[in-house]
Amino acid sequence: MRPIQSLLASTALCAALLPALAIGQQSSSVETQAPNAPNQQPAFEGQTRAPQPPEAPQVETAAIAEDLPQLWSLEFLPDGRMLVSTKAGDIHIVTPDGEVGEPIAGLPEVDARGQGGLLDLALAPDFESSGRIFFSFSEPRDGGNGTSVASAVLSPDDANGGTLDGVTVIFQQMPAYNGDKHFGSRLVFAPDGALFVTVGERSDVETRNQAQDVSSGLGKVFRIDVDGAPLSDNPFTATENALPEIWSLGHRNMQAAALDGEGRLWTVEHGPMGGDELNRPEAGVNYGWPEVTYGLDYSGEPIGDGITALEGTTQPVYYWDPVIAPSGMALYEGSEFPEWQDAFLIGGLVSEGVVIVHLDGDQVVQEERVPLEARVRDVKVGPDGAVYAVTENPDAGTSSILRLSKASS
Ligand SMILES: [Ca+2]
Ligand SMILES: [Ca+2]
Repeated sequence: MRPIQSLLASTALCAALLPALAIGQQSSSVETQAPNAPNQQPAFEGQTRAPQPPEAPQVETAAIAEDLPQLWSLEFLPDGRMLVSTKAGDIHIVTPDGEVGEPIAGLPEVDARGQGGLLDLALAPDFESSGRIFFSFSEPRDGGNGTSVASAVLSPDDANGGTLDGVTVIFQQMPAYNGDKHFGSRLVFAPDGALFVTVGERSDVETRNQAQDVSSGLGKVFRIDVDGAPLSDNPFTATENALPEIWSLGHRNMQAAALDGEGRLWTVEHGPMGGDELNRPEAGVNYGWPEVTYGLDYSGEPIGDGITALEGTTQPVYYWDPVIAPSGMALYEGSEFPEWQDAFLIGGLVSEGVVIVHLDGDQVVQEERVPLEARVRDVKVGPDGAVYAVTENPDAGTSSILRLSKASS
């Protein structure tokens, strides 16, 4: 699609040809590979392989910083500098022109084996006055490890270094488990100040069923306050033996989450082979894993009964087969890419680029992709309206920060 568009952009026939071409493109998905589970059918039209938009912006990519330690997340500070977390357990400040400061001192130990490490970063809603940040990490614990959330006060200095004071673990996903997979996680503050925490179900057959169990913290979205306490209007506060921090259940592994323009939470979770899904998690709702899902186990066998719909569980808004392997998500609001206004940008690890989903109401109507030929771990919109993608090369243990802007011609 891209070469065709480049060609069109450079020809005077562009205007004459586009309408005819647009009709053809509207019917075609950006995904051209065969599905892993060809016998599974979407529950409604547009639940997968939405058409591409008739016109996509031409994107120019520049590396802001290369050969950084392997990163997991990026947040913009109010002064325009970036705060990044490294999988190994450090936080650095990166300037807009790519200067990287010394590690911020004061972080706790992380269990960085497998999919573990220092994971997401979030600034407190009152960061400008409090300096408080939140971070999630795979915490070494008795009997294994688990995803935990901590807060601390960041005092950045002008040399792009700084300190972290008063580190306090405010929340621990329970139970601990001795594994190195599916820690989640993303941290998202809602407009009312509630903190959403997305996690995973630790992957293994012996733990994944706990995604359905409201007395377990595996495979859930949590909703807590800045001290880690459950919100009093959470859905399971009055349910016996339920964890009151739970917001929604039946999730597999969520490494992408963002608010929409109305302040509502959306998540994208890693599904099994052919089952990544976009959800809008609502209070008390069961998203099905592992009882019902699209896709197959990595062995090629069905998951459970191999069903894609089940009463009492909610269908994903959208799913991908084959998977994109989602990590990082941002709502696009900015002037650089008017074509993407109010669309979600999702990082793709396996799909190696940014996946853009355009919504009409709560339904995906178009899917577009910006290939970057690198695993995308996090994606953010900068204060300049450009899109910033954190890429990773796990074999080399390195990352880059890419800036995506509108191509000038
Ligand atoms: Ca974040
Ligand atoms: Ca599901």
